[in-house]
Amino acid sequence: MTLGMGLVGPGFIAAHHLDAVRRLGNVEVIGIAGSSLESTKKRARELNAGRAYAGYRELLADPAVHVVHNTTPNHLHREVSLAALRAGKHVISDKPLAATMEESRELYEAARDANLAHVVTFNYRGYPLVQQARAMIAKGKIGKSVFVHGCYLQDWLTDERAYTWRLDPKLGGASSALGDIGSHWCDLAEHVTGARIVEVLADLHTVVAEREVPDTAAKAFAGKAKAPGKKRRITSEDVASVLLRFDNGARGCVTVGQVLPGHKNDLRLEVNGREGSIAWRQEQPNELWLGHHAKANTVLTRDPALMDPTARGYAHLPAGHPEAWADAFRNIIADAYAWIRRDARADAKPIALPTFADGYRNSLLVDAMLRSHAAGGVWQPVTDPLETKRTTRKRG
Ligand code: SOE
Repeated sequence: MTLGMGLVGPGFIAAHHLDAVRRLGNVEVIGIAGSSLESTKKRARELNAGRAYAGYRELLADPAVHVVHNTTPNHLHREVSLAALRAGKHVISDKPLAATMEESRELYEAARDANLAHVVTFNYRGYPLVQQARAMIAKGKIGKSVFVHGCYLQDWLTDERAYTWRLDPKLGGASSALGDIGSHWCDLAEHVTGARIVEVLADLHTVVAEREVPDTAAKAFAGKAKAPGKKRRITSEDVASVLLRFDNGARGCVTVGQVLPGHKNDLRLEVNGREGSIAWRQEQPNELWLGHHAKANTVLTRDPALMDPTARGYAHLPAGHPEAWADAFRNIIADAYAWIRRDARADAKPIALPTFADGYRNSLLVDAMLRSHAAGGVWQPVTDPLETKRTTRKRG
């Protein structure tokens, strides 16, 4: 059966959602909804994206739409995803799941009780060699993981004339760099290691504390505005360093920043085990570094023939034919639709697929980091109010 998809929020990332579903071949793009009918019509023409709806409620009322892709700015995630679930639609939401931890919890609970697919695009999980690293660690190939570290560094906000809604706490949430990209790193670290971050110690900083806000805010990676804009004080972080403790005893750290010249989309993850190390870089995604103590280090070049059977399906081209960001994104969307076709049964969810549960968990992590910084840089536990409620109920 051909499934129908509708998309709400046709900005930068929308084109990649559409590209991914088109590559699946069995999903029909029904239409899109944006902030005004006029701009949506224009965007629908540009993206060849079917109907332009007057608003997201009209899109949700269309029975031809089975799956809603929510690519709105963060402050609208809750409203649109919740309405979509209530309308009985499967939801694929951009990360972060919502602007606050409370909103994420509400969305997670609504999705959990709805018998519908609920997906958050932590798309870096979709890389074949990320799945290879996950499989190798799960199969004990590097022994017990003891140190998990890395970074997610960008430079598109370096210039003070670059501005994005992500820097406005009302639209982007209290955190900027951690919420936007630190969230990806934490999700990846937990997914690849299979361990959970249980305590954090964070130091946040705003390097560019005043920006010029142009009339139309820049899109991510769009460069600085041509005309000078009004000055605005910036309160959310554009760099952060975080120490981490994992539930398996491993220690770690991550550095995050979006004002770091030269770093485009520099996400790196390294896991050191007692018997070996694994490292992966998003900008060289077809190589996995395998470190050893008493024999030569090696580099596994992506090659379906050499990969773990669980990871092989994420590689689509033979060795030497590079696969990259758009392919990894497509892999996550493919897993999402595969799950939808299996009626979104909990036991049928592909392992790599991130759900609203992961989105909620991620917002707990960012929340703990903000708390840690606000308390003057002290260790903070990552607490889940839902688990506390469950434990108290069990004890009572
Ligand atoms: C901008 O920092 C951005 O587009 C993020 O919002 C995405 O989540 C990340 O994949 C690339 O960078």
